[in-house]
Amino acid sequence: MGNKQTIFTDEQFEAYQDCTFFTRKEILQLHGRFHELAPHLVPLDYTNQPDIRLPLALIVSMPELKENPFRNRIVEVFSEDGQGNLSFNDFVDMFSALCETAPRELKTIYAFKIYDFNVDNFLCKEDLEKTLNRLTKGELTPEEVNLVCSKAMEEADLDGDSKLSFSDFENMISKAPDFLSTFHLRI
Ligand SMILES: [Ca+2]
Ligand SMILES: [Ca+2]
Repeated sequence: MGNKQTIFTDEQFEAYQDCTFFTRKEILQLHGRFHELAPHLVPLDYTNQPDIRLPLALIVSMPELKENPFRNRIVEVFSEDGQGNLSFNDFVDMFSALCETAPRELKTIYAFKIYDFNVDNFLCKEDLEKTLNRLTKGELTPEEVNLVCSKAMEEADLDGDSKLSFSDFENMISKAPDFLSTFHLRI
């Protein structure tokens, strides 16, 4: 019956539970996963909120992400420093938004960010093409990709500015739910 390692304070647990879809046990599990990615960098004791960030290359090597065609974009979107490095809080936010219990509206917001490759808050045809190439794992010819994306753009771009705003995208997603299928992560 040795001393039990304190990882988070009660206040920290409450804050995580308020902002995520996780239980205490799941938050501890996530801490364990973050720790095992870089045991020499990530302390067990998080009560003083250490400012530790892990690089994108390490995060995308996790089994949950390494087969995901959007892994780099996912990590970039949740990286608060914009460099692809994740703090533990970023890491928790990522798993929370992509967990199975996260509401569809939240997934739609993050899918839009993930598909917005050039980060201009719109989806242009090139963004859609890159998205479709990843969703179909390169199985379509460039002509097919072009055709599908032109059609999707035509149908979803209601204001005719040749790019999809978030509301255009929401409308498109409501007709094509497969667009969200790659955004489930399970710890
Ligand atoms: Ca864009
Ligand atoms: Ca538009």
